[in-house]
Amino acid sequence: MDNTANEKHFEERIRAGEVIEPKDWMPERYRKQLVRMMSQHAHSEIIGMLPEGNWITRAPSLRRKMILLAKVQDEGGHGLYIYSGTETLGVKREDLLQDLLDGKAKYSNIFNYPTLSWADMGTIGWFVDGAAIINQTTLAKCSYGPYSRAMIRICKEENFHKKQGFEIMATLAAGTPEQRAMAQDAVNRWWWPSLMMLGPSDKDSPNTAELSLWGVKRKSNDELRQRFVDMTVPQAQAIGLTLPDPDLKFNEQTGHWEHGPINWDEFFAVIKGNGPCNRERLGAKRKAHEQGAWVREAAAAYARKHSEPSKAAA
Ligand code: BYC
Repeated sequence: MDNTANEKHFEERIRAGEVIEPKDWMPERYRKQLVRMMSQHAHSEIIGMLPEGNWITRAPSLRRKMILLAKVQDEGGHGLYIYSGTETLGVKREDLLQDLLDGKAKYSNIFNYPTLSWADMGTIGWFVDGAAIINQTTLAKCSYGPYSRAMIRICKEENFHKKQGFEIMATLAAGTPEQRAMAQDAVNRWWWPSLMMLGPSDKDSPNTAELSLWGVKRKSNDELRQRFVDMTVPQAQAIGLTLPDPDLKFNEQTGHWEHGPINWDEFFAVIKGNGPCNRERLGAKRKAHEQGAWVREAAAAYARKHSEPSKAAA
């Protein structure tokens, strides 16, 4: 088939809801868009380990420490899983990582904010994993097989992450006045960046139209954001915490919670590298990469050693 016929066949398959696999023909632009989105997602999981990792040694009990340790490890696993998925599109993980280390790659805005108190661990689980699940359950139905399968597995773990976060917040909200104040302060700081996490408003989202046409995105950024707000408002009410938005109101006609204006200038500043912790996060990642060089060398030597007998046999 020539390229035009290939493209026609590809679009028919997308329209029929078929799943595209790595060896199938795909337009170059589809491949590039997936590499962009999936590598950013993988980087977000890896950088996302840092703000919570800061609190492992300061968790308030052994139980909380074990849960947080497991959560941070899960995030690392998600990153590796999605890097593997991205590699099925013909790119090398080392190159993707190098782009991250060089500051050329994007990762989620949300991880450029500081984690100031234990309540931030609760809020990240509740808001950040909560927003991620809303997005990722739709990505689990995306047209690219390796990405959709990765999302199914990852969402199962994210559900546990969200529950542990909400449980931290419910406990603090029902605690002493100081614990309650700490919980409220964390909610005040994380609410707006969490809304931004679902991407710019639809009118400023250059990639949505193309990704939706190809069945990668099943919901637009604003639709996902609305779902997140509708889900989270009753949860905040249930534990007696206030979301920091004086314009938040329920619209009886639409059945949705309406939120006030989002500070998109802040969002674009953060994703261009000028958020409160961008430099710190990349610095920590670079240091971990350098210090982990011996592990990569040892793993490569081990792999070489164990591939020798099979080569000899062949
Ligand atoms: N942060 O055209 P748009 C987790 C960029 S981690 C930074 O709407 P798209 C967790 C966007 O890349 C889970 N940049 O883009 C881990 C584009 O720039 P480029 C994170 C953002 O792709 C540890 C430009 O803005 N989840 O759960 O159609 C601990 C225009 O945007 C952001 C994912 O990564 C952002 N928030 O839609 C705890 C999900 N938003 O590339 C928890 C996968 C937008 O053209 N990704 N930009 O230079 C997606 O679903 C989509 O990429 C987005 C954006 C909805 C995020």
